Amino acid sequence: MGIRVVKLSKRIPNPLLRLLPTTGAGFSLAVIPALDIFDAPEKGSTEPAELIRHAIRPNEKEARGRPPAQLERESIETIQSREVDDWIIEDLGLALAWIAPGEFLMGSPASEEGRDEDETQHHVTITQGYWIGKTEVTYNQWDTIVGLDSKHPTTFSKDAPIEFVSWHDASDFCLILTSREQTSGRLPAGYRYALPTESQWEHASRAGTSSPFFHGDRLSSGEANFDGNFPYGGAPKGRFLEKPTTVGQYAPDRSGIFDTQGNLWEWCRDWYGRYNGNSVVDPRGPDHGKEKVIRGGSWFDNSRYCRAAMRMRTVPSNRRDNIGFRVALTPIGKGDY
Ligand SMILES: [Ca+2]
Ligand SMILES: [Ca+2]
Repeated sequence: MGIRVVKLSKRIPNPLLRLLPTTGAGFSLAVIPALDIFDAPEKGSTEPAELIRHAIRPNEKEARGRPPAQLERESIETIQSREVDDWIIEDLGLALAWIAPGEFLMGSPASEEGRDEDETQHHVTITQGYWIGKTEVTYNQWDTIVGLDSKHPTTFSKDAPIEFVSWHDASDFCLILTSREQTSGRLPAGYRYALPTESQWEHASRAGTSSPFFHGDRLSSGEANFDGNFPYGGAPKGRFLEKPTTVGQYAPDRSGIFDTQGNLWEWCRDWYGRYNGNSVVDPRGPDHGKEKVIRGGSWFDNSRYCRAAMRMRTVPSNRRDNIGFRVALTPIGKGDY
């Protein structure tokens, strides 16, 4: 893929964003190495997390305006106990699908074509339901919440997924969105917007399936945006678009979630770590690490990278043209960050 050169035409205005270095003349060139996503486990990821965030705790006293949603006045227990609808932020055009608490097998069986050895299959229990974005966050949504700046291309579709966002950038989006929705009285008590944990991401993307893809055992580029020259499971070859598409162009899973297979890789909250094969409850990944998990493959990748179990990792400062994210509306838990 080579080296991408991004011209920064003005200083980045938002202090919440980690700044790329800018020159006194008001611009700089950022060179982003293209081969900095890793697929092999690394020993000794023990550096302290450079970013431990304080959870924003919804405070109804601080909420202004009339809560438009009945959920605002319900406890988490009440929310968990019944079927819950999609969550929609109308003025942002952001829809989230409800993912009920449940159990699933995370990872892939040894027989799965194209698997990696870091996908050790194990039993996961998710004790609390959450919502997850039906699409990757778009340019339009990013512009509304954070504001586009010079690190993003000037030519884009407002409904294309936002790219060139680091893990820090994506986490900041979630913090700002949480604050905005809390102020508007639209945040359910005990919940906040955050990047999904790796297990939340896989649980949602599987949509109850155990196959390599939510579609089943095959994948062609008529079903997801990836390099169609390399389909999966005997599916026919298809087009290679060589770029992201506007979100929601391919059939969703049974929960109504789009593009968990391909388009852009998606940042997860967790540091990358090894699965130990044990059954786990609400896993959050290692306490410390050097690289964050990304999931789902991208427009640039072969089909095997789009499998539900596929795990990749990269440093959280990485900004590139095939990594984006989707948000979760998720319970604030003990030790949450
Ligand atoms: Ca994706
Ligand atoms: Ca892997």
